[in-house]
Amino acid sequence: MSQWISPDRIRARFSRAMSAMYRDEVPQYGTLLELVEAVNRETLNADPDLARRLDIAGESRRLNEERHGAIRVGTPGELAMLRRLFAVMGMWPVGYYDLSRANVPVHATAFRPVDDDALRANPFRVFTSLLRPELIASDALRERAREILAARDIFTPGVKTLIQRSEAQGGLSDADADTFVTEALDTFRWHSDATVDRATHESLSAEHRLIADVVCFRGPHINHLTPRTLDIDTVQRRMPDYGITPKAIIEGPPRRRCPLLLRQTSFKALNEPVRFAGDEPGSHTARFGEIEQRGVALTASGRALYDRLLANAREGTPAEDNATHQQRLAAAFADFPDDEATLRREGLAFFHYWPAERRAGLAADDISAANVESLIERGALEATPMIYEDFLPVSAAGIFQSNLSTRSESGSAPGDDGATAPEPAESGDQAAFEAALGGDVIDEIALYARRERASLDAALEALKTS
Ligand code: OOG
Ligand code: NI
Repeated sequence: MSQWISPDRIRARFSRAMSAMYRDEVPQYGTLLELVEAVNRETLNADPDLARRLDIAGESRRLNEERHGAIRVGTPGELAMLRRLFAVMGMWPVGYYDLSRANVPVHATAFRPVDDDALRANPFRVFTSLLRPELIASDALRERAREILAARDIFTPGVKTLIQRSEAQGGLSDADADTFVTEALDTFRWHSDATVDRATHESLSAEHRLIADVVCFRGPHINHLTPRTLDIDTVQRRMPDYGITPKAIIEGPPRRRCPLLLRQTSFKALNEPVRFAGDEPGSHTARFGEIEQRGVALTASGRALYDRLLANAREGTPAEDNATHQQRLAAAFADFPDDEATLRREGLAFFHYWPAERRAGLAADDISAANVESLIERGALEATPMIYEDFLPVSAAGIFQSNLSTRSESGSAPGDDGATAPEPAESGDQAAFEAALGGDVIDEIALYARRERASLDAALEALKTS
């Protein structure tokens, strides 16, 4: 046995510590957690088969701990150090997200666990954006932003020492892991004292509110933490009963019998008091709340179909209210199969295969990858949807936009989902992102395909040896 504690355990500790910190900092987040837990419990009670299948897939246990967060950093050096910090916790950069197409001057990846066991242990993910200063129009502001960012260090000396130690010795002791969690958490903490004066914050804000958020503070405060619900429509409907105003529209695919990918909704960013340099009082709007419902991961062809149907549904004037938006989506997605067998047979979605109980009468020859469908029909194999562990750029753009609106009164309905500028301003630059990161991002589709294949091989092997 290794003398070092497993990265999965460090990640679980970190995710819990982050959740406790955010609950303290943003009380509405705690309220949202209560609502999500109540709805999850009701959903599972009302649907025993769903509960059984979540048990098989090892998801019941992870459900109430499952969170994703988001941060935005300013320099390649910060991103590269974050890659090393997340690696200590078994989190790897998966996927490349180009937000410039939605006129948000960042690109991003998601740091997350990648193996079945690690995902089951704790699937904590952090959507991590890097500012693209080259998209700042004004030369003077771009230079000013670079200067300010160059002067800060978002990591404590303690965390840097422990990252190095972990890399050098191949892990951390239990005690070091605890210190690591405390020190790492510091990077994600909210600072109400800005590093710049009010005028600088205003000029950066005027260029893009996100730029001010990235540049003006000592660290990349976590800007939301998202629990996973099994029924996002019910949570959205009940949010007002809990004193929370959701954004108008649920992002992503429509409600389905077989949930697809990811559906998300958020509540509006808080307007928070800050102190600018020179002790000037002011305010800043960045932190918000979000919930999500996760469905099956799609193959490349499933994803192409999803992107096409979503684009169809979004043509024309954006719907003002969720009901209209959902109706349009439902109509557009009529062409997307909505039963697991078809999704599987047509190669639209990824599944996890399990050996089932009924194996009687199986001949050795029957047990092969070519006979998957008949093995499922005979009850020898079970397939459960492989949960989508990643993010959606169009949804992410909608989430960014709804929190960048200039309306800052709290409680106003954030129905500004149509605010995304229509013309794609720029394009992605994955090579530059990976150069900043100091390594490549993992291709998420290849990862799902590999996990599906491995689960099938293992299930067939188990049937053969039983
Ligand atoms: C990240 C927005 C993206 C999601 O769930 O799609 C995101 C941000 O606002 O920094 O978290
Ligand atoms: Ni999010």
